[in-house]
Amino acid sequence: MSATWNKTTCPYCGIGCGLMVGVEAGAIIDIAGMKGHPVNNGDICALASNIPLMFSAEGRLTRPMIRRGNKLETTTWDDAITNVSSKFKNIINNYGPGAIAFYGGASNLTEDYYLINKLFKGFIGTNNVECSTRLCMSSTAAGFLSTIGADAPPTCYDDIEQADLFYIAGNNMAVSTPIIFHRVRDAKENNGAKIIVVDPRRTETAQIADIHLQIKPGTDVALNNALAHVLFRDGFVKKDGVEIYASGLCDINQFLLKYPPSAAAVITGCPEEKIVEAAHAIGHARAMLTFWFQGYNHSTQAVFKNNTLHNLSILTGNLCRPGAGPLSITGEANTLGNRWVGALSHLLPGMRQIANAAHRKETADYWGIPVENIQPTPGRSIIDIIQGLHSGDIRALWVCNTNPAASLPNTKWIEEGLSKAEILVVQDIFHPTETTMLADVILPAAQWSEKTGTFISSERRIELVEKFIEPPGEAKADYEIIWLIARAMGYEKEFPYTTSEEVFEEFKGLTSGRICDMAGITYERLRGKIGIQLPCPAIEHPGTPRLFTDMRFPRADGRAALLPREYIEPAETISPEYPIILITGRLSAHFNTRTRTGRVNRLNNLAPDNFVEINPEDAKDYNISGGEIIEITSLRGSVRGHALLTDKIIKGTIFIPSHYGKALTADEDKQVNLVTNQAYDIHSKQPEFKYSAVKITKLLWT
Ligand SMILES: Nc1nc2c(c(=O)[nH]1)N[C@H]1C(S)=C(S)[C@@H](COP(=O)(O)OP(=O)(O)OC[C@H]3O[C@@H](n4cnc5c(=O)[nH]c(N)nc54)[C@H](O)[C@@H]3O)O[C@H]1N2
Ligand SMILES: Nc1nc2c(c(=O)[nH]1)N[C@H]1C(S)=C(S)[C@@H](COP(=O)(O)OP(=O)(O)OC[C@H]3O[C@@H](n4cnc5c(=O)[nH]c(N)nc54)[C@H](O)[C@@H]3O)O[C@H]1N2
Ligand code: SF4
Ligand SMILES: [Mo]
Repeated sequence: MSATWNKTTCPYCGIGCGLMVGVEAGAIIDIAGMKGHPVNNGDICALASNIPLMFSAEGRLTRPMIRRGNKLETTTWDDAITNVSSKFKNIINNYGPGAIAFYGGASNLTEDYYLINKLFKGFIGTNNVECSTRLCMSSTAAGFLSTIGADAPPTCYDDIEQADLFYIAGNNMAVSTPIIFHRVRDAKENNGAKIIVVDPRRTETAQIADIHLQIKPGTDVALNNALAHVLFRDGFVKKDGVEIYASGLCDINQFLLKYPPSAAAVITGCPEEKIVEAAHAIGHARAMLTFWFQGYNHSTQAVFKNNTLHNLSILTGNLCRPGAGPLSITGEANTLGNRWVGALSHLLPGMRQIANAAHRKETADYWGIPVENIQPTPGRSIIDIIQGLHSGDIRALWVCNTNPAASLPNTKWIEEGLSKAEILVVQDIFHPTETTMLADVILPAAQWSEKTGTFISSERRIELVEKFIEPPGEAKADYEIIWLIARAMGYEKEFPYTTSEEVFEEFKGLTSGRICDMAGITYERLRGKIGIQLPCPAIEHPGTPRLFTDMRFPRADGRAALLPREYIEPAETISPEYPIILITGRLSAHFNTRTRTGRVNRLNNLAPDNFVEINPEDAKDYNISGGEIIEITSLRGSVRGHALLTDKIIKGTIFIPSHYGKALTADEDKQVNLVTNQAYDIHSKQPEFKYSAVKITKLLWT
């Protein structure tokens, strides 16, 4: 027998590479990049190429489980659904709808979140619907909203080949999105494009940079302001032209006087000449494309980092023309789809806002409910949901496709909060994970290729990911589990679906006329084919590669906003007791909390254990040698790892990967989030994973 090959889209990062899946005898046996796909043209990274091994990994959930006493025991679907729905109803009756919350992952399908939004925001009457997008892209979304008036990424990957300058800040794309890195590297080799990288570490990405600005963590706003200062000072801003499409030019010119490169050099630790050199490269660029990622978003000034970056594009006219503009890469496979279907507690489907009365009315009318059913104020962010579990204001939490006990900051505080829930429902594909270990009810989910639905990639491309194989045992698609629970809660006629396609067809009506318009999309149009870039308002419409090409933006005056943003210090700063800055981030071999990649030996062997990147000068101060295990402690807890001595990281800063937890090892102390800080950016409520004040302890004195 030979394999049949099926077209799909990668389930890992938000690039949306086209993949071909080889299926034989009901199993995935092979995988390849799809040749001719506009994103990756056959290219593939280590995560995707190991997918077949992940399908044969141990630990798949096949039956629902329920906690009786201290033990999780298998049970029937009927029992599990009845248990969950009756407990939810009791809690709502006793404490009100605001006592329950949903927290899902950014690779949930758009269809999953449409159903959850309808159930929670429309029928139960609480806006407590959150997504791991809160940890990932909520600051990018808030940055776009304030600068251009909508969470609408304007550029596309084809801009990479048209650009002559890349400004890559807080983004280690060589590791996190290798396919984009390959395209950027090739654009440098083939077209002579220049690269500026801003990162406290000399990362794999920084190694191909023409200019590496190795700043102290958390200082990007000061850097971006100084770059803008030099652009004005040295005559690179064509004021008459800029004023046509941007507001706030005079104010920002005045404001930036406070940020000469000499001042930014002190704050960032980056030499003044290098800042000026980078500003001149930006000023001279014909087409600059900016990339930024978690070095920006994982910060208490994340939205300001986004705004000051966009200022650079606006001031130099690098906006909304081929090769120019902000190219916002998303973290997980559906991080943009989730934002557009309204998976955060301040959003409604179709790029609508809870706080907007007209948006609530449009949504309520569509769902055939009184507008009062939709609460007029946003629900809680995930950190505030955990706070609510601690205080008793939240009593029930339903987790689906995310692993908060591993991925949220300040693990002990998170675990205590999750343990206080009267009912913690966890819907996952594997057990144990750090979160399933705490669950009262575990619901076994079908994974990618075992169910059908849509993802939307970073460049607004909607793709169909189809079912090719059966889920193991009794596992069900997330959307099916959601509609079963909705029906058991009494909403039979509102949730009559039998397929995800019916859900998509209903949702798409809420996108008509919006920037995320999907009116021209059907499953049939996507099946087996390359996805389409949104908006796509009609069935014969080819899709939209770039937005706002007429330089009109969806703000009241039609112009983009130049925003003066002050540099402020991180929530926690170093002190004599905690003198070192900790940053965290990714490795090529693992994905997020490692529940999938940690079960694949070939990937585990590449990155088997936790480590601490430390500058040799710091290591000398603490008498630490390479390989020895050291302990890192903050006000919140401690984590251990092998010391990895490298001058790629600046003195005074250490780096620990974000992947290791305790579910797959016997070690309780390898999880970096035991140490990280839950403080968040007040504008986006995104936590500061990339700055904690810590101390280093040598464990073995020789
Ligand atoms: N292999 C792999 N790929 C992935 C993932 C994975 O887990 N593994 N996860 C996916 C997801 S969900 C996401 S969100 C993306 C994230 O992708 P990235 O954001 O590229 O990855 P990170 O390593 O979290 O952070 C990027 C860089 O920010 C730097 N940094 C830290 N603090 C600062 C700062 O203050 N300023 C600046 N300028 N830089 C700073 C770090 O040194 C790091 O090199 O990756 C996606 N792709
Ligand atoms: N210190 C530190 N912490 C971080 C970060 C950091 O850089 N540093 N990065 C943050 C970022 S950007 C992100 S996006 C988050 C990610 O944090 P999480 O969302 O917690 O990470 P994942 O490991 O992707 O979790 C996905 C879960 O869903 C399960 N799963 C996979 N497929 C399916 C499915 O089809 N259905 C269901 N129901 N379950 C499924 C997996 O087994 C896994 O348990 O972590 C954040 N945490
Ligand atoms: S770059 Fe991202 S989308 Fe592409 S193959 Fe790798 S993980 Fe998948
Ligand atoms: Mo992410």
